[in-house]
Amino acid sequence: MTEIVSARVIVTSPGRNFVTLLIETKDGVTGIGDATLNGRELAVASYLEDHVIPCLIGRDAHRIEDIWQYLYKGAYWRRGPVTMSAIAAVDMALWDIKGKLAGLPVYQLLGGASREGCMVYGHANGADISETIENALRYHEQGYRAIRLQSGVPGLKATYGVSKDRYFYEPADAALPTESLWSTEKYLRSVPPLFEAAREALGWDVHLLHDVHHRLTPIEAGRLGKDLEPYRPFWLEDATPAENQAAFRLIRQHTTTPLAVGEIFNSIWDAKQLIEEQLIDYIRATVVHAGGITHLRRIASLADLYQVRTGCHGATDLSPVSMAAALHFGISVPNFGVQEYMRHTEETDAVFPHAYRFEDGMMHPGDKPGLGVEIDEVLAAKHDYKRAYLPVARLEDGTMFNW
Ligand code: GCO
Ligand code: MG
Repeated sequence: MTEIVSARVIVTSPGRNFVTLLIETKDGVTGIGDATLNGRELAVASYLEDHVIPCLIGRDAHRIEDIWQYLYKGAYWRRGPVTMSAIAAVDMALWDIKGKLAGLPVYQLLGGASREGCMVYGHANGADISETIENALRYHEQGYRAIRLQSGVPGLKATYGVSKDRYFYEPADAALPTESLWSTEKYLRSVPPLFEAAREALGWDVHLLHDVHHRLTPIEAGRLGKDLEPYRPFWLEDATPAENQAAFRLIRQHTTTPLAVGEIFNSIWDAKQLIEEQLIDYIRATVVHAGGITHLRRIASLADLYQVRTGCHGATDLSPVSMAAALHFGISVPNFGVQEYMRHTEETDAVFPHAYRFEDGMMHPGDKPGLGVEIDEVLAAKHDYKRAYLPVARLEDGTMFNW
């Protein structure tokens, strides 16, 4: 028995907010987990401090599956982003502890490497097509084999995915939500020329991706997918909101462009129909919002039966702890597809020193025992929490819409 003797939550804001859980065992081993839920961080911190930590003390840190089931079934109130992010943080920390005790990196405990590294995609964006292409070329030169393209929409002042700073994108940028305007018509006109220009400039030996960010109806998404077919995109992401999983049937009837969804999912139940009916090609659930490594492996196993591959969310609101966990998961599962990689700032990396590395368009989790990420608590204490919201969007006539 490796008894858990204490656990605590650290909230730090090195450029953006992160919630981190540290679990300590009797013999002095510490495990680390990410519990960051962008724009709602303190809800998870309280869920952990007030409701989860008291139940952890005295338990055997080795019993990862049992603790997962205890927190999931034991709460009675199942699922939801707050609950599942809290469970995820505990799960990551326990895998970290198990790895440290075994003297092995977590991916070795998950069955070992299934590949040399995890292919990642970077974010190229710009105010207009030429700026986006310029940035995409920079990613290409850096060795990226997959690049996401997001461009400003002519006639709209601001849009999701286009940042002020081209390299570090932090959408949760204000103490109250900023408002932007949206026009589906303007947007739909703008994407095919972007892809046409990208193929001309970058050629065909690079994967191109695009994120719709839940802003189309299924039939509109079908049309966009069809319009993009000549440019062979790797995927079209979050084409329509997925609360109604059957909505993807309509998109599928109209296009062979591969579909990805799942960054806001928090359990296997959000994806069950999408996977079983083969309505998607990539499942994007993340280690932090979908119950940790333990639950993500369950989702990947179901997906594997239906030839659906993984494409985990990896925006900067997922801390380096999540990035490490995603890479240990990704390098080990048989049906890995791609991993999103939005670089963290140097400020963030300094607070979370880590063993994972980028090389030749791929990332590797490194071979340190456990997850291979630490938190510098002295540095973390210097960055106070600052309330920050994601933006909201309205249609041009003022109707509330999806950002
Ligand atoms: C992505 C995502 C993010 C989200 C962000 C919200 O594909 O990377 O859509 O950019 O908007 O994670 O917190
Ligand atoms: Mg997305």
